[in-house]
Amino acid sequence: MNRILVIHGPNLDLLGTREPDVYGRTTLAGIEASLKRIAKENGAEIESFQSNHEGEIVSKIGQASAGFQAIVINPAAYTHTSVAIRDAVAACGLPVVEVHLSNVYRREEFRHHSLVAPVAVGQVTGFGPQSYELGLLAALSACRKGARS
Ligand code: CA2
Repeated sequence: MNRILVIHGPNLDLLGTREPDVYGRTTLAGIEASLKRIAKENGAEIESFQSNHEGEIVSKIGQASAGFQAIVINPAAYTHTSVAIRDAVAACGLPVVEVHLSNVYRREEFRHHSLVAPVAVGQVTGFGPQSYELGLLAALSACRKGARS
């Protein structure tokens, strides 16, 4: 059975409670519930991990190959700043799909650049919670093809 690790970066624990105009009203628990359902329908399993700390995210990515076949990650603000997360993704040996709730290319210039995208298999951005669902399907497809980041 394919196991997919879903990583949520800083402040995503606030989803659904603040800034609904930008990030919508769906909570992280709501996103996780729909990902669990989609994983089950595809004979797979997900585990979710949220952290506000760069080092914790780096460690989680580094350990992932022991228990998972792919990663879906929303690195949040670290997308635009973290060489450490980029290096962890590049080294992890798993297909990694980068997702964003908002369309980062329609927002401030500093959000247009992702350090993670060049080492990911692909990026889904701008579809709200559905970005995670599309990202999960892409990750499952990458598992079937045996893709690597
Ligand atoms: O659109 C996305 O998913 C982002 O990764 C969200 C990040 C942002 O820094 C990226 O540029 C794009 C911010 C996540 C903050 O999440 C919040 C959720 C609710 C309330 C406040 C912040």
